[in-house]
Amino acid sequence: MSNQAVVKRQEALASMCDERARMLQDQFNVSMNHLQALAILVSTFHHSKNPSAIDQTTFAKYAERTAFERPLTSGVAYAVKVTHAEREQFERQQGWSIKKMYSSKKKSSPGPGDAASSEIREPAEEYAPVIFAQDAYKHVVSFDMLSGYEDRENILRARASGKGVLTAPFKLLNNRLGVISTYTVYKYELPPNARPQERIQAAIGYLGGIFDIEALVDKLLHQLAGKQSIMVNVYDTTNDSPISMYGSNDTGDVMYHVSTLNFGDPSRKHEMQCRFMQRP
Ligand code: WA2
Repeated sequence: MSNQAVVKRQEALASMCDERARMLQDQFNVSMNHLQALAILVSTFHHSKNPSAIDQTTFAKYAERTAFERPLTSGVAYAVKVTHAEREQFERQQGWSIKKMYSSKKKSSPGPGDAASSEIREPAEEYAPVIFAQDAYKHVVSFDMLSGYEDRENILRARASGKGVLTAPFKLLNNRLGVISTYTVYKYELPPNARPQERIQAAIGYLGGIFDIEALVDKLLHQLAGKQSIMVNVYDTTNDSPISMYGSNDTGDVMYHVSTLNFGDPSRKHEMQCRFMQRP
């Protein structure tokens, strides 16, 4: 190939990749905004009304009917803050007990201090059991989201910051690869400059969106022309070793282009890598 042809090809790849990255980012952003709106809905109709105007059936129905607003999510769930002192009464009211997400033998990730901890565990200070979920994720109701490493980190970061936060891609309870986005519900409206400590104190619940990256990114890319000719990989590049969020390990052409992605959580980094399927 002539030099000029190579440049042309690189330019074509860059524009196709940037277009895909922009589309994905926009849909991610739209989905995140609607999760925030859903958190406000729960605040208004569950916490600010006595008795609550939302139950599991109402939540599931509303979430299902507005699912088109969150194009990259396959479900939503809502967990409430329960202190250890409140646990018994909460469980009696719900008619079920709070469950741990993973058995202690197979934990998603060891936490600090685990090696030193004895056989008998201290009861947790607080819990975040799921009380509402879209039907596809009904199986997470009653599970304590503070008992899973990724979910816990997300909740702690979300409530201290007041912003929407994301996990790295990880294997969900349904065994699929996913990313969870969390928004906090507070007891009262907080000023934008509220201190983390004040936010933590005022937190009462956590609205989570489940991003099914594999299935939904695939659907999105299939809507684009020329998808047969281009190979797309999406990575979480927050840590030194990138985690694949989408795409195959196919080799493809040597020429590649990297488009940056912004999913709205400044503490996580993502990128899209594109290659032509065929060598020239
Ligand atoms: N939702 C569904 N499946 C999961 C999961 C989860 N988290 N974690 C592991 N598998 C209620 O951030 C609050 C949802 C967590 C929200």
